[in-house]
Formats: sequence, structure tokens, C-alpha cells
Amino acid sequence: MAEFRRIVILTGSGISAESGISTFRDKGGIWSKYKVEDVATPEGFARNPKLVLDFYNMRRQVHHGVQPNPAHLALARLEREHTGDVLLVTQNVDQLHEIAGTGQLIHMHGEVFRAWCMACEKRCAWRQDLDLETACPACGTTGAFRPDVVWFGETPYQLDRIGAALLACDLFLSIGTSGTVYPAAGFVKLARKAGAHAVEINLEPSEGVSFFNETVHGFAGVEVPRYVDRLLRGG
Ligand code: BJW
Repeated sequence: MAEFRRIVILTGSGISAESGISTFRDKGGIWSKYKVEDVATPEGFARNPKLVLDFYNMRRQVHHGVQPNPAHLALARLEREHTGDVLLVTQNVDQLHEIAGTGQLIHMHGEVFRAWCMACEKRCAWRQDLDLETACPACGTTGAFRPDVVWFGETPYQLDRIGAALLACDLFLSIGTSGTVYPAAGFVKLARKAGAHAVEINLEPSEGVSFFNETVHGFAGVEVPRYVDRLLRGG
């Protein structure tokens, strides 16, 4: 494993499950309680903004005070101790990777503790509840201030930077994601095209399991530290 110089890691909600944050598609997950088209599309927001703002107010509440688990900490250690490049791309809107100490991090689906104004495009940190009367701190418009998360039909963040990193990487790790949501679900194919070794660490085989060279099925909190140990030992 010592030969890997450029590592790209993709994480999904499964890595935060052991920190107490729900996944989306597991039994009892978020999409078993809410309709995706109502709370995670621009059309849903246009139809019923209060429902969407309340959903994200609830999500923000859940995220207050949660702590990274051994999987987040192991990935931060990998970035610290590996002598090559490590880029972590997360689909998660939580802050657990940065709290764990990861620096090279892209939140491709946005962040629950940020908001943006559709009127003036201002984006900023935001930890409080949002409602229909919340005014944009920059332009003062009400009714246009929304969570800075990426809904279905919207373009994820920093795809150019992610694409370039995938096409240059020699190791791709996919952790805690079902592989059902694009473009993230297609990253493994891009990395393989670049000749990278691709590894899946997930509780169960993902939709794209056949594209990986190596699969580890188990809890992220156990398997990620074990894998990182192996990687750093060069074994
Ligand atoms: C554990 C564990 C433990 C549990 N340890 N593991 C038809 C075909 C193909 C694509 C499309 C199509 N129709 C539409 C599309 C595109 C669409 C899409 O992919 N739809 C599919 C559903 C078909 N995608 C989009 O619209 C995206 N935008 C886009 O494509 O723009 C166009 C474009 C592309 C490229 C270039 C330029 C333009 C946007 C997608 C936005 C997704 N948004 C959400 C909400 C974000 C905000 C929020 O959090 O509320 O993102 S949806 C939700 O799904 C969230 C997640 O990030 C995302 C992925 O979910 P994730 O993380 O994989 O969670 P789960 O629950 O699915 O899986 C968890 C896994 O963990 C499971 O496998 C468990 O087993 C495992 N696990 N505990 C290890 N302890």
C-alpha cells in the first residue's frame, strides 16, 4: 500500500451513523419518514417552503453537539500522517470531518450549518432556525434565505476540483454510502479509469460494489481505523 501517493476519499451518511446521525435509505432512515420530493428538491421548496425550513431546522437541531467517531478520526489521522495528497469529498452536510481535524475537505452536497440567499447569492455560516420571515443578512430580502444544501436537480459543489482529483488519484476509498446518488455514485468509475485501486468500506454491498477492486463490509467505526492503520504501516 506504500505506493499510493494521491488518495481521494468519498464519504456518505453511513460514516456518521455511529455518531448518532440518521442515514437516508436504511430501514428507519430519513427517507422513510419524509418524501424526498417534498423536502429535498427546489420544486418542493417552491411549493411549501415552511415544510422544508422546518425539516432543516429539525436536522440542524440533531447536528448540534454530535461528535466524530473513530472513522472520522482515522481519516483525519490519514491526512496528517500520509506523506502524499489526501482529499476527502463528503456527501454529508454535518461537520464531523472538520471537527475530527480533516483539512482538505469538500462538502459536495453543502452544509447544514450554512445558508444562502437566492436573491443576492450571499452564502454564510448559519446555526439558528430559519423561517419565512428570516431576512438575508446581506440584502435584507425575506423568503429567499434557504439552507445551503444541494437538493435533487441542483449541481453539487466543486465538481471540477473533484473530477481533477479523481483523474489523478491512485487510491479511491468509498465509505458509508449506498452508491445510489449521482454524480457521487459515478466517482468510482472515474477513479478506475485513471487506474486507481478502488476500495469500498460499507455496512453492506453498495449499488456500485462490482466496480471496486476491494470491499470491506462492516461498521465504519471499526473498519476505517483498521484500514487506515494498514495503509499507514504500508502493509
Ligand atoms: C454504514 C453504517 C455504518 C450505515 N458503517 N456503513 C437518473 C439516473 C441517474 C441520475 C439521475 C437520474 N435522475 C436524476 C438523477 C440525478 C440525481 C440522482 O442521482 N438521482 C438518483 C436518486 C437516481 N442527482 C442529482 O440531482 C444531483 N445533482 C445532479 O446530478 O446535478 C446534475 C449535474 C451532474 C454532474 C455535473 C453537473 C450537473 C444532486 C444530488 C443531491 C443529493 N442531496 C441529498 C440531500 C442533501 C442535503 C441533506 O442532507 O438534506 O444528499 S439526498 C441524500 O442522498 C443526501 C446524501 O448526501 C445522498 C447520498 O446518500 P448516502 O450518504 O449514500 O446515504 P444512504 O442512506 O443512501 O446510504 C448509507 C449507506 O451507509 C448504506 O449503504 C448503509 O449500509 C451504510 N451504513 N450505517 C458503515 N455504521
